[in-house]
Amino acid sequence: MNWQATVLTLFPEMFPGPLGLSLAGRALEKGLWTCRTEDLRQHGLGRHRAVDDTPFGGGAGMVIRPDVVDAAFAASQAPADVPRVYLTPRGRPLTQQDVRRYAAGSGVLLLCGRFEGVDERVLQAHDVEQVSIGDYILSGGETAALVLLDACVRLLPGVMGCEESGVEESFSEGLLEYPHYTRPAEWEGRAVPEILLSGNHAAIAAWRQKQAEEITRERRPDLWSAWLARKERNMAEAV
Ligand code: 6GU
Repeated sequence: MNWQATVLTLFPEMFPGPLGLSLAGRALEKGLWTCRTEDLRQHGLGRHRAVDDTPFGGGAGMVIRPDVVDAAFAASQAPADVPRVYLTPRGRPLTQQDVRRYAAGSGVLLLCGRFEGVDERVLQAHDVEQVSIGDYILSGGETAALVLLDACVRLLPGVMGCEESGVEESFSEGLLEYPHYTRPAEWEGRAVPEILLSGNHAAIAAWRQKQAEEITRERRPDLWSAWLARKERNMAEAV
């Protein structure tokens, strides 16, 4: 069976959106994955199909009702074994490790919130993981869901050609990638680093490694510390 994404949302028109194009779009056409939506509004209550209500305890904004989300879960017919993920800035940060885990399974069930969020009880009842895509606030979980799906789909078997498939490796080693250059060798007075034209593959590999380390140290001190700690550990294991 192919990989199945099911998205619970108030804006089903947002899917597959940009994932209908390019790499993910071709994979969709090939049937390597599917993108189904379940419209939360269809499970709203009363004549106005209300999905939200004011928060207990007071305060601004509206909260999506647990019974509405529960009904959407039931109607979605997503397999019981797929991870259930609620996209929220209160979640733990999404990592490539999570993405690999999701991509390795049979799919994901994504819950997109709007307003102040979703009643906490329905998240507990359905064993839902809470995930954020970074430290900034989006207007809703839908664009975060698209980000998560993009990251998963590119890892599915048959989606990437071999020319692209190695690109992830640098990041999974824990460093940011070295910089890239192509023709022309000199452009508007700026030359390509000479070593890259030398044909000396060992020297080029060493230069790229050093660049990756410097860029990581400058831009991502968090990744740099983790990488150093891992290197220390590996050295200790080797003796
Ligand atoms: Cl998952 N949702 C929203 N609304 N904002 C976010 C986010 C998610 N991750 C970062 N900011």
